[in-house]
Amino acid sequence: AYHVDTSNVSEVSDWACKRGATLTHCNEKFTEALELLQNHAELRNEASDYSRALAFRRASCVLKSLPFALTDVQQLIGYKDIGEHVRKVLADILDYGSSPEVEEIRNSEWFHKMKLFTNVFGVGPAIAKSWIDKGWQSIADVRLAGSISKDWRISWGLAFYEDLLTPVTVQEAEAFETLIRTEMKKISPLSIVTVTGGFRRGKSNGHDIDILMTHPDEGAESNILSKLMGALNKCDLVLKGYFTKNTFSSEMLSDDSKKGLRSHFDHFEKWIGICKFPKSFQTDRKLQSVRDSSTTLPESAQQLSHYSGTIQHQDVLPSEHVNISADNTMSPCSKHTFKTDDKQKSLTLKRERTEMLEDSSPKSKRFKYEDLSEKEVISLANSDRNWTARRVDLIVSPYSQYYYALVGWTGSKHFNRDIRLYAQKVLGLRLTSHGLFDMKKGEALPASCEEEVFRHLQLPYRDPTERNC
Ligand code: DCP
Ligand code: MG
Repeated sequence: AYHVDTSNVSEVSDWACKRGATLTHCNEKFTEALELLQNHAELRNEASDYSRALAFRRASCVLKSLPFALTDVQQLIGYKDIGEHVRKVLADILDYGSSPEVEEIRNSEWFHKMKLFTNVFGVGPAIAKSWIDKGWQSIADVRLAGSISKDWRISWGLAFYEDLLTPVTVQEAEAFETLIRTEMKKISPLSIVTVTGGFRRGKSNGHDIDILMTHPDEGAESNILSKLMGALNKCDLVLKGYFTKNTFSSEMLSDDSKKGLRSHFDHFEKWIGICKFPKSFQTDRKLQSVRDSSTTLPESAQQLSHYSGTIQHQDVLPSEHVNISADNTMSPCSKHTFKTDDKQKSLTLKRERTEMLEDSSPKSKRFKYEDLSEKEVISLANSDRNWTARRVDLIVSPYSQYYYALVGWTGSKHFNRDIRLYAQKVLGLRLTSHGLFDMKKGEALPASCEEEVFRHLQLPYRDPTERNC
């Protein structure tokens, strides 16, 4: 029962993580309707809505993986995730061009207001409902009410509502990534910076930018975030945010309680907040050159073979085989790349470690806009400015957990949900962004690349662009 045959992965697999799903597919009018139903159930947020929402999403994922455009619901016979309710919605769309249930929601005032209000940073379904109960119809109504929350996310979210609602483009994500890499290169040349989330899955825009960072010297990652934020503040790019400390302990890996499995929260050190993006980020292509020469660790087997030409899938490198060249760029271990220079490596590591210890300044470093009053935040938002407010998540993972963190922060959310459930149900393994734990053997399974994560799970490797479930 432990062995899963991955040689015959077909679109009829029960698991979305096995089938994979790309951004574009041929059943968009159906998946759009099903995801609207999912969204509606999530916003209602009552007792049975979690499982209803999940059921719509699972069905949507089946349609995403079909190699043909659906023309008849009979084509879905045998698919586990297509229940009666979904079949009816699909049949209506096929027969009449739309589903009355979906159209009713689409035209519902309540749904519009809930979407409008939950689009405010820091606002979930419960707060949105309370605003509707107050009779508020629009963001203007909420703004008029004045100080409505002690939560800084909500006051900043309201002040910069229009900015934050405008999707972050891939150009902006690249420009910001370049800037982070450049700053990180000064702070800690060996650190690894990766844009994760939707952008890594190939999306051309997103609601935020998620950047995952690590350092090949375990432990040396612990100070990079406060230093990076200090550097960003010096460039006047930090508006407002909060730090969370790393609260991970190894017992958490084996915690298989329902709460543990369902929780999407991880325990990494991170900064979650809002940054200033100069308007030039939308157009600046010159930054690209910095990006190309920056510290980077190739992430996938495809990338590795692109670098070296000959690397086999199963040869993807354990972390200790990463070579570090004289100019501090990291490269995969192969005869085509730099020879290991152990002396150089240990010198660089020693220098970085000393620098880290010398400047372990407190994380409560004051940022320029941190203490603005609500009024000042509003006037900042209304001022004549050449920048846009953008949501940014910066996450730091110890290197030993990095590839699990990479899978977790690449998503999609549903891909994570599915692969974690699959690991538990099929293999008796507990998967989180911190690692993989074998419940039977009572041991953790380390991974030194993403492919190894998939191998441990006996799943075919899925490129990030195939994780758009
Ligand atoms: N994530 C998760 N569960 C959460 C939050 C995050 O699994 N509650 C993971 C999966 C996400 C990734 O982190 O894909 C980034 O989170 P985002 O909310 O930023 O999601 P995306 O980047 O996928 O979407 P967007 O393009 O809107 O930013
Ligand atoms: Mg994102």
